[in-house]
Amino acid sequence: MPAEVFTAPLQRPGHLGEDWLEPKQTEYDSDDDAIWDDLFARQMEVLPGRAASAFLAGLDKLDLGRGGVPDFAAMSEDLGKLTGWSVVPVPMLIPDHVFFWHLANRRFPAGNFIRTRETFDYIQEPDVFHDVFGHVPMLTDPTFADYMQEYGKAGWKAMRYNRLKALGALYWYTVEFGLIEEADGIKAYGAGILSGPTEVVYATQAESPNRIILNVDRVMRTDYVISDLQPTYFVIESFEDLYRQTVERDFDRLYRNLPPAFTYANSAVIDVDNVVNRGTQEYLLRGGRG
Ligand code: HBI
Ligand code: FE
Repeated sequence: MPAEVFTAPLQRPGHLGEDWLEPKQTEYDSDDDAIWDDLFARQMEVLPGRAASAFLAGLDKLDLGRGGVPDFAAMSEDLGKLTGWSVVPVPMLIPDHVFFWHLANRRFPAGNFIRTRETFDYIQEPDVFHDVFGHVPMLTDPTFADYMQEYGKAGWKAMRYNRLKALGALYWYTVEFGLIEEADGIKAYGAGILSGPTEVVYATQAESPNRIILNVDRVMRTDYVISDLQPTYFVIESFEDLYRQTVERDFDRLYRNLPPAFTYANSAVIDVDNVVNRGTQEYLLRGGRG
């Protein structure tokens, strides 16, 4: 193989400026739209009664079930009127500092591609269904929308202290896998739970995982699982409480006291925890993954 093949710089598809945005949204075909509709229908079989009411309200406000992959421009028009957020197309996971910059400016970077029938059940990178179905409805809630912008601003500080992993854990245990206490029980608001077929039942009802009231400092010291169900979920009492815990936090002091690595294993329950329920961890003990 000629040497130059390996020296060619990695060419990103349709190269992007420093904002990593693609010039326009993908032109989906009828197969893509059918994949969106099938994914949507499958989620709506399990989400009612288990998804946070703010999420279900957001789905309705943006009419994401109208059929086919939503148009980002039209959706951003509606979302902009509600909380000032817009949805912008990106080709893949983008560098943290670029992602934070968009969030700090109320722009949500959403995958421009949709999964295939072959990858219907598990995707490696967030596609348009994970991002738009999973994340965007929550951005219609004014308090959560404020939280996401604060998260973006917090990103730069985390980079300055070299504590991205800690901030990533906060994102993971709230934006991706967060639970909230509602009058009629514990519900999911995390996109990683809401955009898949199985985790929403496990996260809200199974005996296996721990459920612990969220404390920002504790969560930022806690390891997490990337490609399997979580051994621990953190529960908030309200989005106002989550927002207050972050904006009132002195992150400079927090980062100065945070070790570079995680302190707590993802299945740990520690003495200061306000425990909703300690899990049996039988899923983990059975070896996880399915
Ligand atoms: N890029 N497109 C995209 N989507 C994400 O959710 C994303 C990202 N880059 C970084 C990132 N998430 C994580 O590091 C978050 O913890 C910030
Ligand atoms: Fe996500």
